[in-house]
Amino acid sequence: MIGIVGDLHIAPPPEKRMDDYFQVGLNKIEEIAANVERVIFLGDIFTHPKVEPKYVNMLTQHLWYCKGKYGTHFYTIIGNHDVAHEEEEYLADSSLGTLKASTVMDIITPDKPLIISDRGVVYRFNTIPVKYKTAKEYIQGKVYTNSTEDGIPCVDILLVHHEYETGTNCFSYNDFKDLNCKMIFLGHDHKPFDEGRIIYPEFTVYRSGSIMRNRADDYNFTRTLYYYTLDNNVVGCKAVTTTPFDKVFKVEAINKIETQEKHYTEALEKIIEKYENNISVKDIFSIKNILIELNAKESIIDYIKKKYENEGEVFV
Ligand SMILES: [Mn+2]
Repeated sequence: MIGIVGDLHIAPPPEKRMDDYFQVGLNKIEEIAANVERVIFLGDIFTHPKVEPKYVNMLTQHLWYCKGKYGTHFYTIIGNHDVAHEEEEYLADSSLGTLKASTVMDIITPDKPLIISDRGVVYRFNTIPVKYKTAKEYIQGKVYTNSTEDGIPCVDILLVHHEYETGTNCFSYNDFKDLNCKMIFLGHDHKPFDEGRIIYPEFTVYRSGSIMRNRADDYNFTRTLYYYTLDNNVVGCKAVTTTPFDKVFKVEAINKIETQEKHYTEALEKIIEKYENNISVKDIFSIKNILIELNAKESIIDYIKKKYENEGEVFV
């Protein structure tokens, strides 16, 4: 069985966490390693291209320990946080490069897909460049053959560390529909898809979200963290031990979110009130237009958009 795991984000403990964030990461790795033969991470193993050596060393030792105890093999694609300037060429000069040099983890790159056989099924795990523009060009006109260079039938799977259908640099249905690749696993966005997947006739995209909670965002309040399992060509998911949100995040972090929400909602109400008398009827109903006109930061527009969508309302 193969485990496919969202962003790990090894880093010094985030300020908002009150538990041992790093140790939680190690525990999750062991929990997964004990359950599958191969673990494939979806990038962002580290939060920075260069994290403190002690974390890199401890992670490396822990992976060796798991490999020795359970026989697990570890792989990852490269995430935007793993390398400087989002460029693969800086891998050798990064913490992930150090991990790779230890040989405990293999790196899947666009020109070096991972071909493995598991329970009689041959899989080829492909990826695309980290930088969005390069990745976009790379994928144009690409068609996977579902056959190795030696002519052995295989299942082509695409591992992508990018946004999907949201944000400015995002991939969308049209980018993937002609790839001839039925399974696409996404890292990067820490918020999982509802139901964990979006099913299209041509392919299914999977996003489990990060395997760690390094931010006190609202979607982290109640979610169960999980990873995908791939067994005999069937995708399943498996939860990992998750401590309740209020036991890992400081009260200030939780309060801060509530304060922020209140602040934004109040501000939004004021904006709408102010603009109701000044702009055309059509524009009154475009919250986004109002925010753009007020030069609202993209992060605020995103925040309000998410808030609307979370409440099942349409944001236009
Ligand atoms: Mn990322």
